[in-house]
Amino acid sequence: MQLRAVLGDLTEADVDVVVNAANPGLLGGGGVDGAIHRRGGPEILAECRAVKERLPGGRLPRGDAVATTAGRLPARWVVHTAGPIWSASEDRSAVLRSCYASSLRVADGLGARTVAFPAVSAGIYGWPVDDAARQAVAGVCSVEPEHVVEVRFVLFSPEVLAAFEQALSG
Ligand code: AR6
Repeated sequence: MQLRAVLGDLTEADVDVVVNAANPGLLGGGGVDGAIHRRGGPEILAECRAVKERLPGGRLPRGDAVATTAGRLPARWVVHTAGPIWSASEDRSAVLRSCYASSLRVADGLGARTVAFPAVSAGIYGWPVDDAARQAVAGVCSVEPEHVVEVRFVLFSPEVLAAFEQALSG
């Protein structure tokens, strides 16, 4: 499996699976979640509602992942994961690593060969970007997929890209 980091917009990624930094309610939000629903169209939200009905309490546990159609995005599927909110007093890093591992397993189960991730939890959820990048690489590397040959981190700013490049070289 090849891991790389690029600067760009996740909604334009030419991959089989795009991972969404969603929330447990699964009905959209700001940040990359908002961008995915805007660009992907209403089909994604419709499937999110259906998926939500099958989840206990209608909520996706943080660290878990579920798949839907990618609607009008170039990707074939969106895998939605809910990251942890950053806490200075509690170590939630296992949950963040689990977002990457769970998403990659779901993507692999679909037969995806290429998967693009954003920097989960590093925006609205406030996770410090250097550590977010380290947890991302550790989470992805904890999985040995059957089908996935490329994981691409698609980052929105040069600062976040630099953090991922550093984590990948470590
Ligand atoms: N392509 C790539 N990266 C992006 C894009 C994009 N189009 N847009 C934003 N980013 P965030 P979180 C970057 O806030 O911290 C939502 O309301 C962004 O700069 O999207 O996990 C959800 O519904 C940052 O580096 O996700 C949740 O409630 C990274 O993506 C909550 O926000 C993640 O930022 C999740 O917060």
